[in-house]
Amino acid sequence: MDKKNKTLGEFIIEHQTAFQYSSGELSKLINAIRLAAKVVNHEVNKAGLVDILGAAGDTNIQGENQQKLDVLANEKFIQALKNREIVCGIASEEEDDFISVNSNDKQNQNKYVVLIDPLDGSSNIDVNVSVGTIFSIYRRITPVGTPVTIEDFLQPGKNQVAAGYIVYGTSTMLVYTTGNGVNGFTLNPAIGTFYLSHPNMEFPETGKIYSVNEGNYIHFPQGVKDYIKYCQKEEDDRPYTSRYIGSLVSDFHRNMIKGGIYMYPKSSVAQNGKLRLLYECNPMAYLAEQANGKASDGYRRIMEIEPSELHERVPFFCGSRKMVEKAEEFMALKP
Ligand code: P6P
Repeated sequence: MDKKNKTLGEFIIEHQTAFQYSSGELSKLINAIRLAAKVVNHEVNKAGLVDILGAAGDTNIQGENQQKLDVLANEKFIQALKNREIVCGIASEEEDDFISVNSNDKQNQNKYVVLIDPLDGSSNIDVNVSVGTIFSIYRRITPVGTPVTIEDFLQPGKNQVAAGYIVYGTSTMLVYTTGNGVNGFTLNPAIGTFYLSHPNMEFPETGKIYSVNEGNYIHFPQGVKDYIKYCQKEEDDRPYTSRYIGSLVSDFHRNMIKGGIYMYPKSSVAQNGKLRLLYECNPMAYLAEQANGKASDGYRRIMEIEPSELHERVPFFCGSRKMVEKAEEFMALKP
C-alpha cells in the first residue's frame, strides 16, 4: 500500500513501470491532465467572483447552453494536451468533431487519443455545486505517422489505457487508473501540488445509496420503477438513502467511498438515456471495474459496447457490484 502524502509526481514515477507502454508516455499524459486541472480549478473556484458565469451565448453539439466555464475548461484541457508531444487526437463534449493534433516533427509519432468531458455537471456552476472533468485515454489503432481517424476514437471501453476524473468539490481531487487499481490525489491549493490521499480506492460490494433523477420516474422502464420501489421498501437493510447531486463525477465519487449505485436509465423521452458513452460512461466504467464495482447499460457491460458515433448516448448503471446486479435483475424481468 502506497503511503499517503506521496505527491502525484512521485507516484507516477514509482508506478510507471506498471504502465503497459513506455513509462515516460504515462507521465506526459497525466502531467498534461494535472496542469489543466490546476488551471481549471483556479477558475472554478472564483467563478462567482468574475463575469465568467452565465451562458457564453453559444450552444454546443448537445444543444445545451455553453457556460463560459465550459468553454474555458475545454480550451485549457485541449491546449495542455496539444502542447505535449504525446497526443495525436482529442475529442470533447464541447467539440462537434475530433481534433487532429499534428506533431512539430514531420512524422507524427504521437500514439494516444484523449476523450474529455471538460466540465461535467456544468449546470451546477451558477449554484455553486461541485462539477468535474472526465478523461479517457486510448492508444491509436491506425498506423503511427498517418492522420488520426474516427476509428481511433470509436474503440470499445475495454481498450482504454487510462481514465479518470477531477472533482472540483470541497477539495479538488484527481482520481485515475491505468489498469492497476484506482488512486485519488487531493490538491493542496496553497502550493499547487496533488498528494496521494485515497490509495487503492474500491467500491464497497454493496451500499445503501441510490442516485437517480426521480423527476423522470414516470418515463422510466417498469424494471427501473420496480428497482426504485425496491430501494424504498422497508425490508432487510432498506429503505436506502436517495442522493443525487446532478453531477456524475460527484455522485460517482461519493458512491465509491460510501457504497451506492448511480443510474441514468433510458426512458420514454430518451431512448438511450442522456450520458455519453465515449467521454462519460466508458471512463467511469473503467474506474468502477478497477475499483471492484460494475458498470452496465442495464443489460450488458458498458466497456463491451462497440461505439458507432462520437457523441452517442447509452443508459448507465454504475457502482457497487451487488447493487448494479440487483438493478439488472429488475431490468431483465421488465425491460
Ligand atoms: P439530469 C450533467 O449534465 C450530467 O451529464 C451528469 O453529470 C449528471 O449526473 C446528469 O447529467 C444530470 O442530468 O437530467 O438529471 O439533470
